[in-house]
Amino acid sequence: MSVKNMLRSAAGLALAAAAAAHVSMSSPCVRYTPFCSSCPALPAGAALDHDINAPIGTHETVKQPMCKYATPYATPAVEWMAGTTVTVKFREHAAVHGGGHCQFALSYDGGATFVVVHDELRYCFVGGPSASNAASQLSYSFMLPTGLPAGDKVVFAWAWNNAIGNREFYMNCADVAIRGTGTSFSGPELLVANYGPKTPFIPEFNGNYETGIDLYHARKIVTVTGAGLANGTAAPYNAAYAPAPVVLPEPVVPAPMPLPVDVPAVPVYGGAPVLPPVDIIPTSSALALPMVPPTPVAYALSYMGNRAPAPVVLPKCI
Ligand SMILES: [Cu+2]
Repeated sequence: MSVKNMLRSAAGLALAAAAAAHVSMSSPCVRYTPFCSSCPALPAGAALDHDINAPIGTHETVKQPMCKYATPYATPAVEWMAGTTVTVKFREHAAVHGGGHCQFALSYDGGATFVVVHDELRYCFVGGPSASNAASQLSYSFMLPTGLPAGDKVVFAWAWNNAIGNREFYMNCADVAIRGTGTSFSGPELLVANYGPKTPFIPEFNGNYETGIDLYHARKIVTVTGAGLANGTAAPYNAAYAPAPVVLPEPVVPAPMPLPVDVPAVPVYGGAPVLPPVDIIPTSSALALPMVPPTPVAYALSYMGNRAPAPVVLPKCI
């Protein structure tokens, strides 16, 4: 082989190695992947896909359908219980392109509509800002929502928009069974970006891991049910997207109002108070209680009559 051909061959090997090093999910078992240890039997006529880790689209082009294959495994790859923690794993030695935004989602209608059950935005696979292709994390555990409907033919998807390199969209689908008692579940609809020109564009991050985050925050809420899909709005499932709690202003307590300085001095009548006239003392037996003479001050105020200052009316609290 000439030096030129050797170089060409080496370049070809390098390209092949790079192409083989994209990310794919290894657990739960992805449809038709050759990279999982215990997958259900392939459907009739299906073949193992040795390119299952390639992106299914770029910003310019849709290369493969979502999920890549429409025919599920005959049996679910895994059975999950709503409200429990599940673990999702990815192949070793994957090129992670500086991380990026990962979503994990479920479809109850065969892959037409996906509701997101977990996000790993910004630093998926890298755990922090990174210019590296080397992963620092290839396993994610998260709690499935408690309200998920049950289903034997639920599609679980991982989707990824990478931080560095070609503007690609990655997605793998696994067939799962969900055990639960919910009847419907509402959450953000899967954001599909950089998957052909009709989808939103997320540019290269260039170190800014907020790139594209606004698109994730703007995902509409979808409601899925075990028996199908009903579009609509409902409360966001994820505390991260819940509206900020309304903080009421502190009530304004008015300061005590000082009495006018020109309050007339209380006249002092030396000695015992003067009793009121006899003819206003009740005479009925029910009311004929012992009279308690008014205290000097009370008496003085009553004596002053309309000379007392008007009662102070405080402004109402807002
Ligand atoms: Cu890649």
